[in-house]
Amino acid sequence: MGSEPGGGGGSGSGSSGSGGVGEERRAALLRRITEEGGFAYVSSAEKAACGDLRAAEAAREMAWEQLHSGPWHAVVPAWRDAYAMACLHVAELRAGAGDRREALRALDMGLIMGGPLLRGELDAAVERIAAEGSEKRREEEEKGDAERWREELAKNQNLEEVLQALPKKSLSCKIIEKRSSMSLETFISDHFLRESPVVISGCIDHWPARTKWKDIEYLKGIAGDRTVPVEVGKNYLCTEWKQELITFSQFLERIWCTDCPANLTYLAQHPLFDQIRELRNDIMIPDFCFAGGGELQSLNAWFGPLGTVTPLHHDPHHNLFAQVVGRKYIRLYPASVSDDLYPHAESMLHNTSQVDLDNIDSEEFPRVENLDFMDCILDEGEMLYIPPKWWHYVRSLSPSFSVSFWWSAMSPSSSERT
Ligand SMILES: O=C(O)CCC(=O)C(=O)O
Repeated sequence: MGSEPGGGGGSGSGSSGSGGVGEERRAALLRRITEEGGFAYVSSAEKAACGDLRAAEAAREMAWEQLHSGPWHAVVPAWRDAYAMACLHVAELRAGAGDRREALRALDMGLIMGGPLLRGELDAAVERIAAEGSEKRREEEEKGDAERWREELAKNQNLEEVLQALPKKSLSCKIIEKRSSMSLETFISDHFLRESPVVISGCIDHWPARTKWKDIEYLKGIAGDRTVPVEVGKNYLCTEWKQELITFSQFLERIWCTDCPANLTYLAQHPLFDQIRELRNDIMIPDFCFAGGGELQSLNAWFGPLGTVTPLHHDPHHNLFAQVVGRKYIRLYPASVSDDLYPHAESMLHNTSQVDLDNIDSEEFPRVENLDFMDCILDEGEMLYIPPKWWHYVRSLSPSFSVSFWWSAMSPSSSERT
């Protein structure tokens, strides 16, 4: 995925000027967009600030076009901020007209696709507008959903059946060591410094997420109307794979309606906790992530149905992967065998193997089959430490919600998956 939309911490807290946007930053941004030749945008944004919804939408459309005018990394950063500003205007005006859902959608689009300049204003507007509707939402909640969701989570406990979908030789080589409630010192000496994977249990039992994220009414109540990016398809290497923006409620519906791999909908590698603060409050950063005195790079959500597959790839960071709901099969290969895993040649996929572990073509990739690997079934409540550059393949064995904590012991570098 590279340095694509989403994420991005942000500056700025919401001193509100017209349309809810801090006056000074707004003026500076408009000057910058004028320098970029965006005269029509500036004129529409000024009208939007005076309450003109059509102008706000036109400005948003113009900024959107700029975001799609070439590769993402080549987009002028001011246009990302301009997009966020137009989203704020649209949201304020929509909310004023009583259209809370559209307002939240506009704000989420600003958070996902927009730049960091107005992040504070976007967050403040989400908080305000979401709170206005939460009472109403509670009344609307359908009673049957909670029961259905609990059944869905319980349904896939038939491990025997689920294990048949694992790649050949799974669980027959070296099982990753499991340890309970390890001290930070032991983690550093035995695993971090040796770059040796380990499963740690008993460290996230106190997280509110362990119970709250099994309650669909809770999830819908705090995030149902929020827009999130999802991946649809078997996995990100397949040609029919695509990305969509849908509401969190629609996503939850799809978790139990997905019956064929082509429709698998996966909320994958998304910085959901920067976007939805209530969910961030349900988890805690494990102390292990401060090993090496480094910096936390990103927290990502991986939420999806049974059967999601993340193909074999590696990332540049230390990764503590917390399995909050459900379970996953994870296979690891050390960085030292990279050449034998046939990485893709093109730069976008350089960290992904050409080998499909679910269906290995041994004529094309003869060196893979005899390689040693480590694997495990990561159960609910466990965390797996994946050292930097270690190759990993991940398959969900039930509906599953995991959180990855990426940190680097050295200077920050860009996050990447594909
Ligand atoms: O859970 C998954 O599907 C993949 C997780 C992963 O690749 C990561 O945390 O780096």
